[in-house]
Amino acid sequence: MLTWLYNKGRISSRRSENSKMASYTLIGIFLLCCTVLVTAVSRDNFKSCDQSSFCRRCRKVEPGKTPYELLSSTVSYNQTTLSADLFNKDTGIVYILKLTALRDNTFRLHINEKAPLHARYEVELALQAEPQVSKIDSIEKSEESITVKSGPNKAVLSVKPFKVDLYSQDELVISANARGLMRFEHIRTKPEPKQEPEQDGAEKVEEPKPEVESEHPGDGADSDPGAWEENFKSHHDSKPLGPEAIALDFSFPGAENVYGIPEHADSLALKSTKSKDPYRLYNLDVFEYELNEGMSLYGAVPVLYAHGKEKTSGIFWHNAAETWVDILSTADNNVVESIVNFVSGSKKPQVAAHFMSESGVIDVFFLLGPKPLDAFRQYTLLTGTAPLPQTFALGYHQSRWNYNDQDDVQQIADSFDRYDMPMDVMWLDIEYTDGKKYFTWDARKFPNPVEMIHNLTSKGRKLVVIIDPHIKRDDGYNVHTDATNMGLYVKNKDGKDYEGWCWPGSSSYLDLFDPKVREYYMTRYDFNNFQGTTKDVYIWNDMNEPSVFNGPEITMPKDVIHYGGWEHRDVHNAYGLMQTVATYEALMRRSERSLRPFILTRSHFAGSQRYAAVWTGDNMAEWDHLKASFPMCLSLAISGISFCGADVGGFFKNPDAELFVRWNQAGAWLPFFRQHSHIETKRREPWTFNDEVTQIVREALRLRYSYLPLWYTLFREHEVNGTPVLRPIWAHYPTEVEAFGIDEELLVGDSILVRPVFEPGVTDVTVYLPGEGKVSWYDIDTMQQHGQQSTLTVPVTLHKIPVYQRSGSIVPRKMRIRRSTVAMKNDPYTLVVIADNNGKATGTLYIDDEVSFEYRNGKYLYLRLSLVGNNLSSKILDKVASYETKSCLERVDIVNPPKGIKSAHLTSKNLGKVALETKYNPHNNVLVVRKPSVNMGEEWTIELLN
Ligand code: NBV
Repeated sequence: MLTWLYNKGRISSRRSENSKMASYTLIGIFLLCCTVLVTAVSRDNFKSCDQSSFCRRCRKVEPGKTPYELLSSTVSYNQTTLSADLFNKDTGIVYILKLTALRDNTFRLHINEKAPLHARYEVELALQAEPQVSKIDSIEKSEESITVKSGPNKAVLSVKPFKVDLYSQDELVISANARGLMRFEHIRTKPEPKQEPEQDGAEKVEEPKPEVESEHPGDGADSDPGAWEENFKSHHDSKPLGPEAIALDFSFPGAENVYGIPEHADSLALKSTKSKDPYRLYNLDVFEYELNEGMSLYGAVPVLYAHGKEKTSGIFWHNAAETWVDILSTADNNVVESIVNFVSGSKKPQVAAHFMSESGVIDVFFLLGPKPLDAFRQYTLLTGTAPLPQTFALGYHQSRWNYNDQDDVQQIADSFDRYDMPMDVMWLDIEYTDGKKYFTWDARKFPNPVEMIHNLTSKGRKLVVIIDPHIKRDDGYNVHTDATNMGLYVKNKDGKDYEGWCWPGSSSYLDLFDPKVREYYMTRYDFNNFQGTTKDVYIWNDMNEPSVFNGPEITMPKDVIHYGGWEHRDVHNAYGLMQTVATYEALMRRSERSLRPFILTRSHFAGSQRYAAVWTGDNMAEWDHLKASFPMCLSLAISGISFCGADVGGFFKNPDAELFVRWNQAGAWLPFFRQHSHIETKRREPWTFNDEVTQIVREALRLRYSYLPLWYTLFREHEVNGTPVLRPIWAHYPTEVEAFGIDEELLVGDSILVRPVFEPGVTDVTVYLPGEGKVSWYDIDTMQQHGQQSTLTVPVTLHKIPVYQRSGSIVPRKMRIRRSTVAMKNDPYTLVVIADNNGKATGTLYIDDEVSFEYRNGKYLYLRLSLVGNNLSSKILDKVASYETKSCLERVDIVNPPKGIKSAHLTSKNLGKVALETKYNPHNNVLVVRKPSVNMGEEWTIELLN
C-alpha cells in the first residue's frame, strides 16, 4: 500500500501540469501519511471474514441444525418447475422455492422470501439469455421427500430437515444443505435502540423475562453489532436494510477436489479453508497481490466444479454481491466423515463448499456433468461463450505504461520489423490522455494520432488504448458536464453524485447498470466524440472493479445507489461487466457491426467472456508470479473465460534476462499474449537485454504465430461448444488422480501439452504425461516420442521449454512467419500428423476471413482432417457453410507413418490425381509430404504408397 500511494503521489507530482494536479499530490501525501505503518501488500486494506459481519454470521452457523423445512402441502408444479414454500422454524419466515429442470443436465434452484419487506436484487446480464428449460418427467411425493425426475437426472428434496440431493444417472453427486448451513436473513425492520439506563446512580430496572420461550427465537442477526451499520478502517457503511445475507452449503460425494471460483492467485485445485479465511469473491484493486491466497482479486466468477475419478459436477452461484466460499477437502478427515454420514451414509471421498453472500437471493444452478467438459459446457450454456476474436487479437501485443509519445510508438513498432519479430498490436496506457480525461488525447505527446495509427495499420497492426471508468470532475470536460446535467452518475444515499478519488483526482462514476447511461457511454466511443481514433483502435477497460483510491477497500462504498435504487452492495461484482457490455456494443457500432470487437478488461464476472478478454492484473517480475499465471488462466478458462493472459515479464519490478526469456516462452502458450510493465520499470522490449535473449524471444514469438491456425480453430470451437481453449490435464484424463493437482502444465485444446520452466537455473524439469501409456506425447521440436512412463525428467536449455503433441492428433500450422497476422492470412498451411498405434490421427481446422461477422452467415470452412492407415484426408464438416480461401496446403509431416512409404498421390475434384514428393527421415520417424498445393477449401485425400 505504501509503495502504491507513493507511486500515485509521485506520478501525479511528476506530471503535475497545473495547480489542481499539485493538490492531488498533497492529498496523495496525506493518504500516504495515514498509512505509514503499512507495509508493501497491505492485507490491512482488505477485510478478513471476521471483519465482514455477514461472513462472520454465516460462518458461525452450526452444521447439522438447519431450521428450514419444506411445507409439502404447498407443492405445485408445471412441466418444468416445481414450487413450494420453505419455512424457517426459528424465525417463522416463509420462502418460495422453485426448482427448474434445464437443458443439458442442469437444474436451477431459486429461493426468495415470500413477502419481503423490500425487494431483493436479482443479477442481470450474467446469463446470456433466459436458460432453456427441460421437461420434468415425473414427480413423486412421500412424507419425507419429493423426487423430481428429468432425463437421466433427479433432484430429491428432503422435507425436514430441508436439503436437496442431485443425482446424475442414479448417483448422488451434489447435496445442497446437507450440512445444514443454509441461512437466508429476511429483510426486517430495524429494532428500536435499547433505552439507556438512567444515570446518576439510578437503579437499573431488569427487563421482565418472557415466561415461555418465544415461538420464533430469530436468526441471531440482530445481536450482531455489524448488522445495521459497519465500520472498516475509517469507512462507515450505513446498511439501511440491515442484515440480508444468504448462504448455502454443497457437498460433492465422490469428488477429490474442487476447482473454479476465480479470481485468486492460488493453485487450480482449491485448498481447504478449514483453518484460514474462506476464498473471497469481491472485485478489488489489490496492490502487489500475494500468491497462494484466497484473497479477492479483480474478478469474481462464482462457478465451482467438483471432480472425482468417476464424475464431475458443478454449481453456479448466481449472485453479484460480496461472497465468501469455504472449502472442506477430503483431507479434512473428521469433518468430511461427518458430512458423509449426513449426506448418504457412504464412505466415498468428498469435498464440500459453503457459499456466503451479503445480499441478493439464492439462485443456484446445478451442473451435473458427468464429465469435465460436460460441466464446462453446461456453465457456458448459461453464461455464454467468447465470440471468435479477430486473428490479430491472438497475435503478440506490445504494451507498457507508457509509450511516451507517437514517435516512441512508431520506433517500437519499427524495431519489431528490424529485429524480425512478429507483433500485431501496440498499446497506450493512461498517459496518452489529456489529464486522464478518457476519450481525449494529450495533444503535446500525440499531436497526430490518426497518422500514428495509419503507420501501424499500414503494416497490418492495430492500436489498443485504455479507457478507465472514472470520470474526472472537471467543468471543462464534456463527459463530466453531460453526466452531471443528465444525472448519469452513481449517487450517494442523499441523492447527490458520488465522488471518489482516482487517477484524475476527484472523480465520479457512471452508473453503468442503467441502460440509458450505457447508451450515453457508447456514444462516447463514436468517431466524432473520440476523435483521433479509427476503426483499427480497440479498447482496454482497466480500474473497473471499480477502483476508488479513497474508498473502503479501494472501491466504492456499499451504500451508494445505482439504477433501480439498488445499493452498490447488491451489484458490486458486476460493475466491470457492465462497462464491457457498453464498450462492446460501442465498438460494434463504430464498425457498423462489421468488425469483431476486441476489449481487454481487468474486472470480470460471470458472463464477461461474451465481451472481453481478461488478464491477471498487476503481477510481479518474479518466478512465482510467472508460475501462478498458469493456474490462474486455467481457472478462468474452466469458468468460461478462455481469453486470458498475464503481463509477460511481470508488471512490477524488472525481470532479469532468464526470467524474461522463460516468461515469453510460457506466455506464448496462453491465449492472450501481451508484454506489459509498470511506468517505473526499465524498458524491456525483446531486444533490450542481449543478443541471445533477442534470439530466444524471437523464437518464442515465431512459434506462437506458427500455431495461430490451432488457436483460431480452438477459439471457434469454444464459441460453438463452450469447450475451454486451455484445459487442465484432468479435463481429458478424468481418472488420472496424479493429474488432479497439477498447476505447472496445461493442454491447449486436447492435442498440445505445455510444461514451461518456472524456476531459475534449472537444467531439467519434471513432466507428467497423461494417457497411462496408451497415449504417446511427441516433443514438438524433435518429434521424440514419450509417454510410456507418466512422469519423466526432461532436460531443458534456455532455448527450450517442453511442449508436446499427442499421438493421434493433427495440428494445423503456418510456417511462414511475417510481421503480423494480417500479413499471414493467405499463407499456406502445414499439417503435423502424429499417427497413434493404430495408424490413426484426427484434427480440425477452421478458416474464415479472420475479421468480420460473415462467418455467422455461413462464410467459413470447418474441416475434419483424418489419417486412417495410408489415407490422409480433409472433409468439410459443415456442408452448408463455404468460404473461398486463398490458402493451400503446403506440407504434411506425418510422425510415426505407415512403414515403407515411397511416394504419395493427392486426389481432389479440381486437381484430379497428382503425384506428390515424399521424404522419410528415419532419425525422427517423420515422413514429409511436400507441396500438395491443394486449396484448403477443397476436399482432398492423400494416399501414401509403398
Ligand atoms: O493504467 C496504469 C496501470 C496499468 O498499466 C495496469 O496494467 C493496470 O492493472 N493501472 C493498473 C493502474 C495502476 C497501477 C498501479
